[in-house]
Amino acid sequence: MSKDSKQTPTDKQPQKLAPTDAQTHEDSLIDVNRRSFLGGTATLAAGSALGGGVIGASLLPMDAEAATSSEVKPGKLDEYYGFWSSGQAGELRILGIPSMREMMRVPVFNRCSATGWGSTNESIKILTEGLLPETKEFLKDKGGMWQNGDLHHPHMSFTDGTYDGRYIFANDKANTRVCRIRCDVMKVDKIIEIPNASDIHGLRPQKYPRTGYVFANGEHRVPIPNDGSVLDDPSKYHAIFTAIDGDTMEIAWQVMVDGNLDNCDADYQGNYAISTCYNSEGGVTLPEMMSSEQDWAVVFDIKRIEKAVKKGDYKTINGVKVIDGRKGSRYTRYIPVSNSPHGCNTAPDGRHIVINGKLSPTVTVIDVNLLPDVFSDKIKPRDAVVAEPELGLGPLHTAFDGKGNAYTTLFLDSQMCMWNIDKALQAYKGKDVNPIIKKIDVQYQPGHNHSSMGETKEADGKWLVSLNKFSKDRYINVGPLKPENEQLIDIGGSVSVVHDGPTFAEPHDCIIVRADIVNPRSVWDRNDSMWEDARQWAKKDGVTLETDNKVIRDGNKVRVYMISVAPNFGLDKFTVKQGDEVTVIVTNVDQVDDLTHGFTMANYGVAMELGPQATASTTFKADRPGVHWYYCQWFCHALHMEMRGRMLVEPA
Ligand code: CUK
Ligand code: CUA
Repeated sequence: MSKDSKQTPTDKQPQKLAPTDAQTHEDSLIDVNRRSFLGGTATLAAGSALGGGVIGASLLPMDAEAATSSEVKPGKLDEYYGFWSSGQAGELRILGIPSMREMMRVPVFNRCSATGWGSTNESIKILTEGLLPETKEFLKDKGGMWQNGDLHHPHMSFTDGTYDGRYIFANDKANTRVCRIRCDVMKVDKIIEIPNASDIHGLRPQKYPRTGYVFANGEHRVPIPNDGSVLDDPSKYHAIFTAIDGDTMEIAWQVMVDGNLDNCDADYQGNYAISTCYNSEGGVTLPEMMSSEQDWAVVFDIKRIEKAVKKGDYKTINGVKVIDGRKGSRYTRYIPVSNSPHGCNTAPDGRHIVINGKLSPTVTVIDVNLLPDVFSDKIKPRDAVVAEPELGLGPLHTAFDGKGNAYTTLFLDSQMCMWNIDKALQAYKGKDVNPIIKKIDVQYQPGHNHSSMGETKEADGKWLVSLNKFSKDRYINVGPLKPENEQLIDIGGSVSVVHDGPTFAEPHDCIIVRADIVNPRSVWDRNDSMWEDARQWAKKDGVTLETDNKVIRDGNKVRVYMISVAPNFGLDKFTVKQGDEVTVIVTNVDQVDDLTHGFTMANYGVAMELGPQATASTTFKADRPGVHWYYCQWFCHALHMEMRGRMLVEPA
């Protein structure tokens, strides 16, 4: 990682990016006039622009400069993978950057009609095996699994401070889960429910030495255990910070904290994790949560916590080691920051962590080098703060370019604020410098933003995506439910918006990963663990998945094995009895890239995707007598329509 945080933007940026105060003021007046026509947030934005001293820079002369082109011509490949969350849609999306073309949707916490996620045996196992016993019990008469999820924060596994292309981890805020997506096949392989916590929100993998731990914030405070023995007594509610072992997807340990945990990040040294923490008041209503002027950034000392686990300084609750990290504990420190902080972002300089003010127009910069002194009580927690620039209204999240600059979303101002970390440090020491370099309008109300490789030591300062919660007038009207708007900002040159992209609910966050780091397979490995159960059934039944087409009866259970080769299924019919429990196991033996088949059993609600060399299976009760066609729903061949067969169900 770059040890040099002294680089100034002038190294790479045109001189014009740092306007003089006089220019700034003039431009801001012009800008105010323009924006006031737009109404909405313009007035607010203008007010804060004047206060902040710099403006929405759309009319700055540099906009005449050619922006770095985001165009990727037909047939050309993108330079980066974008991994997108989808919020309440529950899936992960893969985009190409800079084209912003959506390439793939990976079902995670949602059900998927195209791939059969949530109806194949393989996906049902992944969706259910990590649930807590009481949740399994609760879901027994509700189909056995959750139907929804709320995926906010996708992050890739790290080795030595940068992405390693192994996995993507993400949270489910709705049903308190964490998932792992295999980057070799872009499918989920693990989903676990986090005990003792309520609603997992912030999530980050450990950056160094590797992932390692995946840190997950339990946002809401609840009684532990939450079994009804404590109800309307909020003094007995707690939020929980969880460290998950990213290799085994088991809980390593948990830390009980004061307040509500929001977002989190890890350092580049492997020593600390840090979370924004609101509601230090411990309130349960909005006025109660807002009453105090300050909340915290909570720092977790990983080494001390690991020692505590070793020497037994924990309570086992619901099978998990829970360490008491409430205020005053030796395992945590509570750094006072302004009320209700939100985003938490470690800079690629390996040293600075930015806590985003949300209700305060400021961000608070913490120096990780000072944290050892905080933990040894040589200095007060607040003394770890080394800058607190005022950026504008509603700072939510910050991204970095690896050249010493930070980019903070201003939700209320509908702007992105580019500022220089080093100048912010100088200003905090009393120097008369303005850390703000530029503000640009985004449309509208940005939440997260993310820069290319920006959360790694290899941040390259080329692209920034602004994920805007509202598109309003940006696209043709599609009805009362509007798309959101994600904008691509060229931060390698012009620092301007170069692309708008509408998007369905609700990309909370994304990461932008250099394409050479991600190397998925094009064809499945026949030894893949995904269909291990089918492999075991086949072994027991004396069937070879890759060659055999057989119907095996086992009492009233029937296993139907068949292969698929374009444009044929291995069986063009099979017969079962009404009431049989039928498992259909299909192996796609085609070896060609992109030759995916499907298996849909009409009028039985059954569908699954079969990638090249994959096996998938589905189980259903044959309770409708008659002739039922199964067909391939994935276009595979000129005779794709003819790729079908019949299930004959004999009446009981
Ligand atoms: S949170 Cu959505 S805007 Cu869930 Cu990452 Cu900040
Ligand atoms: Cu096989 Cu379509």
